[in-house]
Amino acid sequence: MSKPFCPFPDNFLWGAATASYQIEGAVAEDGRTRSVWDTFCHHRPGAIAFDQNGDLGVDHYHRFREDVALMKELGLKAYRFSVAWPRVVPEESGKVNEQGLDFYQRLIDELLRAGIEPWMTLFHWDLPQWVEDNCRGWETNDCAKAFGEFAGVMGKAVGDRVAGVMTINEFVCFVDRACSAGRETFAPGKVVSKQALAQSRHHAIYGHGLAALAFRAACISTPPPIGLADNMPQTVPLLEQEDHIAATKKAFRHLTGEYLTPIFEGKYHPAYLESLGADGPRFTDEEMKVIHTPLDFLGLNLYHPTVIRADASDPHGRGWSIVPLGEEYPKMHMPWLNIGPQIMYWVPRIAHELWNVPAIYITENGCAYPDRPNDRGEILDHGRVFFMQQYLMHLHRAIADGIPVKGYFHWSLMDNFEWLWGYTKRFGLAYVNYATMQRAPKLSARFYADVIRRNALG
Ligand code: PNW
Repeated sequence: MSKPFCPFPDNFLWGAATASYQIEGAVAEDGRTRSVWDTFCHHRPGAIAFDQNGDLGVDHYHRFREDVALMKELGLKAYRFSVAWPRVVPEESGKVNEQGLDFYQRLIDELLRAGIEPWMTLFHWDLPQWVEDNCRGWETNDCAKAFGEFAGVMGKAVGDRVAGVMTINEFVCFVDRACSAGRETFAPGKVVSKQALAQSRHHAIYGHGLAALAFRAACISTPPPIGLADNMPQTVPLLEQEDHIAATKKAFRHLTGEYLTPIFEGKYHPAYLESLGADGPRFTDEEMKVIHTPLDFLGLNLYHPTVIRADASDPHGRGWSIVPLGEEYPKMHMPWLNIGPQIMYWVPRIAHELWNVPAIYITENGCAYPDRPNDRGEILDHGRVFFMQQYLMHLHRAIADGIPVKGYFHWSLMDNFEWLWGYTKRFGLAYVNYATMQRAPKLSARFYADVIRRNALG
């Protein structure tokens, strides 16, 4: 017998993640109304690959029991899912739709019965269309307030039964990406002024703070740990040398100056405000306090590196610059997915050193791969296994260095609707046959099940 390779701490939380619009389907069932993603998919020809949409997703709404059984078979200790806000609060009256809420109650029941911890994201981009229409989405404070109210509803309903809560998923993707005129825009795909964009970012982090407070206040027993899940620029040093490491730390704080810096420091990064001048966000001290609400953990969605070098000739006078990786750099099956397992070490380490966060979870990490069943019907996704081995080794290094990383959620449990790429990109541990909706664990799922069972990489 060989010694375990990269043993993880006892109670390390091994999980997998999904999001409502990407898997649920049942978009018009039990009182759910449209989200901005429904509208976007249906009314923007050419926006999504093959004009696909989330109408069916992978039919998780009807197959959640089977999906929980799959999680159990793999030995998952935790499952991260998101709640479709327009299922729970379908109309501007704000009235709670009990039928919509009940779906999440049943899902949580099933998870608890299987011994799997439910980790719930309150917002993974499917903003109710009524909020977009009435409040111009995140452009106004009313959206942040409506989100806080929705969080309170969820806190009261399930706060005593979920093991962890993420208020939001990835600010950039539902604010900046959603307000960019280009072809790659996300829903709702609108063009706004520079000031309105800065204000939208502000309302998004304010909404996060309001949601954390409202969720905690509404819980009928001790609230579960609350944090968020973000995909900030994942900075790594060009070389492990003191000057590049210091530059990387500086760059990380700067590059997240509009989101994580105010959340963890209570103030925007000065360089962010300077760069905007008169177009900067308008806010009150009270709002900054809400934004700075203490969190129980930071969730990191880690995929691809941003390489930083110490740079005395940086034209902006910051002393660091980003090193472009170039077209020839190795990628997974996604144009942006440059391979960079060292992000799993550097991002937790830097976030911990900067902000001394009490706990860190990797709330997403994974890759697309052109999976195809072989003539035996197996899906041997060696590339994804390679990816996981490398990324998990570097995560192990962070833990060995004393960084408080408490868990890892693989993106994703199963293939699903990959936003602009529709169903053409597969991120799952389980393969989904879209004709039959059958799920089949890939090689990576078997690999991951072994990791979980051994609590080590080998
Ligand atoms: C995440 N990028 O999004 C999301 O949280 C998931 O819903 C999504 O399916 C998953 O990653 C895979 O794409 C990202 O351009 C979107 O770097 C874009 C980027 C990263 C993550």
